[in-house]
Amino acid sequence: MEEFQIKNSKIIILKGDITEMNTDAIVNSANPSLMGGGGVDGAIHRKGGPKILEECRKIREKEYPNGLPIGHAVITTGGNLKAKYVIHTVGPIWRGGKYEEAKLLYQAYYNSLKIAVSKGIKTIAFPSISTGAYGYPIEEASIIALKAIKEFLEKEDFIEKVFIVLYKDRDYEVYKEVAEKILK
Ligand code: AR6
Repeated sequence: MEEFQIKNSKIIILKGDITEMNTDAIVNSANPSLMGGGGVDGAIHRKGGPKILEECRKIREKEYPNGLPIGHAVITTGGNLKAKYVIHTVGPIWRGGKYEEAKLLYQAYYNSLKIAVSKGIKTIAFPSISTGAYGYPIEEASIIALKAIKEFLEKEDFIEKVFIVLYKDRDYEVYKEVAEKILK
């Protein structure tokens, strides 16, 4: 575990399973359908139970009939999870880097934090968005993730702790190394 102070908030990088986090909210790396999938999305819906999917269905009906656009975020309760809320966001699919992937990935983090503040959330955990099935190279993605979180916390210090939970050893090592460079 590595901890970095950004004004009055902390960014904490750790290895683990995000579905076990007892933060106020965890972030789901979803797809525009919000109807579940593999990877971290599948794990969150499996452990969180059907209530989360039901709420996602309502969000689709009322707000996003064509799906949640890339870079946007919505919030549901946490169902059976320890976390009270799940924030669902959609990262970009990596297509070589010339299709605004960086900007969209930044927005996914930034908009998740914005919606968290609007709900009074003080502790939140992120997975490494887009770096699994969506193929975003881990090092480039970690730079954007950490920059987005840092820049948000510099402007807005309501959130006390932002956890980044890495599932794989190598991802954890990359995030730690990049964080040493850009958060210190
Ligand atoms: N806790 C933390 N991180 C996890 C967990 C977990 N339990 N499980 C996987 N990861 P991915 P994406 C990591 O593929 O690339 C889904 O089907 C994993 O090691 O889950 O954003 C959605 O429905 C990787 O580093 O998401 C979308 O269709 C990171 O989570 C699509 O995948 C993200 O990998 C989204 O692709």
